[in-house]
Amino acid sequence: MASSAYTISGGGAEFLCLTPDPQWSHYDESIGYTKLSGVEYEFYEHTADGAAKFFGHNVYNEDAVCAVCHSHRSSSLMMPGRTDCYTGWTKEYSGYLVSEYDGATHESNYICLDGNPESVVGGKTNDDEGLLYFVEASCGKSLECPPYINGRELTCVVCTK
Ligand SMILES: [Ca+2]
Ligand SMILES: [Ca+2]
Ligand SMILES: [Ca+2]
Repeated sequence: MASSAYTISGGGAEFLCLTPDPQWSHYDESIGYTKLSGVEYEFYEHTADGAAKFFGHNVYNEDAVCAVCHSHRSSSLMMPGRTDCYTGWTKEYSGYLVSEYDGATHESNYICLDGNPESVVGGKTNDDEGLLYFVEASCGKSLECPPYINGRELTCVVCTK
């Protein structure tokens, strides 16, 4: 998985799922600005156990991987706040809603991280480029609570139909 580093104020905002087999057209390695970096599971508020209570194993600083999946069902929907799909939909996977660090200098999209995430082998070093953090409910103002509960990490599910 790749994105712009959290310290970058511009560039792209989305997390990208890169191919392992890049092909090139014209290139110039000596000049250029907009940098694409790797992404790691940060969840810094849970460094004591690397968010193991959420994922079953310590993911702190592990480099994130991703997959692009094909379904013969024509609609695909990522639902924040659910672990199961509504009737008539097929569950592809579920986990936690994550995004870039909210103190980062650029925005990111929200993505649904599988509840049992895999990592790049050998990626445990602390790189701090693209970072993944839980997204949690913020009650007291415009978010409706209940049903949402302040400080609770949001789940997500990907459903197809
Ligand atoms: Ca890393
Ligand atoms: Ca890190
Ligand atoms: Ca929380």
